[in-house]
Amino acid sequence: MRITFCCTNTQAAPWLAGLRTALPQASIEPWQPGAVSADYAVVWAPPQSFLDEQTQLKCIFNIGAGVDALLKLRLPFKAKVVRLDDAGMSAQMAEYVCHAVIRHFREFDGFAADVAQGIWSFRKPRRRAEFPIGVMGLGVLGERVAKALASFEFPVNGWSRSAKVIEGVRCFTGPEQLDAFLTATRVLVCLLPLTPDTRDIMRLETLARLKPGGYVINVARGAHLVDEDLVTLIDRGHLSGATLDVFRTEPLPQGHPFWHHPKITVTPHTSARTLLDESIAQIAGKIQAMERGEPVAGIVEPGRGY
Ligand code: NDP
Ligand code: OXD
Repeated sequence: MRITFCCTNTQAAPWLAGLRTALPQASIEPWQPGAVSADYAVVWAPPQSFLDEQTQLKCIFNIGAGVDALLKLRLPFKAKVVRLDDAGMSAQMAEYVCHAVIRHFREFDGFAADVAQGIWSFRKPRRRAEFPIGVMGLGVLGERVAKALASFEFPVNGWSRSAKVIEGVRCFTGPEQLDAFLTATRVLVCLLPLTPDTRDIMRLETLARLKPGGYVINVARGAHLVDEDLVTLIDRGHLSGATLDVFRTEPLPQGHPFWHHPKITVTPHTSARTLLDESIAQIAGKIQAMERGEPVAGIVEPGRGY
């Protein structure tokens, strides 16, 4: 069995060493132009020339959960695409989002500013009932995040394409229930995949439906959010701020208004990192299962875009 590795902006050596240890019977090599086609590929942002040459691939393993960039490329005819299926990301995402929600809800930035000036301040405790949270996308990451938020006794709404039943989460489904989901929500968390249906989903009309004082946490993809509309609604006072981990252009260009907006917190696409050991174990396990003819989780449906 041949496995080719083609990941841009990724240190190849630890991946190759880990994959070779996990799959000692396989030949595992970094891709070189002109190399013979492998059976499996492990990729992140591969060039089109890689996919054009690797015509015999049975399966392409993406070392991330989001496959929006990969699906823009022309893929080998018979290759399935498999995304990372948690692999240690959901716990990180739950930490990040709970941190952002609690920092906002408990006004920790306000306390820090007071303390910096030597002020021992008092703020009236806020009521959780007035901070319903809405999680858009109830997949591997969204469900974990929604349950983590519910464990702090926030009211939690969730929105997905297909109907769900999740304890402690009021679930809304499909485009027809999007308005009801948004109007019931004050803190909006985006954990959708980027597809033609979800691009620009956070824009003036949708964000204006959030409860007054609304807050936006985008941890999915930058193109889910119309940047100018977020700034407009914050500056008008309808929204109280945002925590953003993902951007239309990454790194966020110098001079972009998000960098210095006093009500926007920026982090550098770090909410849920790909973890080497967990990802290698998952990919190796799936290759072994496929070789035995068994089904695996996390197969992408190109027609729906995730
Ligand atoms: P999943 O595919 O497991 O879940 C996607 C969820 O979105 C599902 O609940 C799905 O509904 C829902 N959904 C998709 N399209 C629509 C739609 N048109 N309307 C309503 N709901 C929709 O993905 P993950 O949870 O693993 O990851 C989500 C995204 O998070 C990734 O695609 C990636 O972009 C981003 N990500 C960001 C990271 C970061 O570091 N910032 C790290 C990892 C991921 P249904 O359940 O019905 O299919
Ligand atoms: C991912 C990401 O999709 O890192 O896994 O954004």
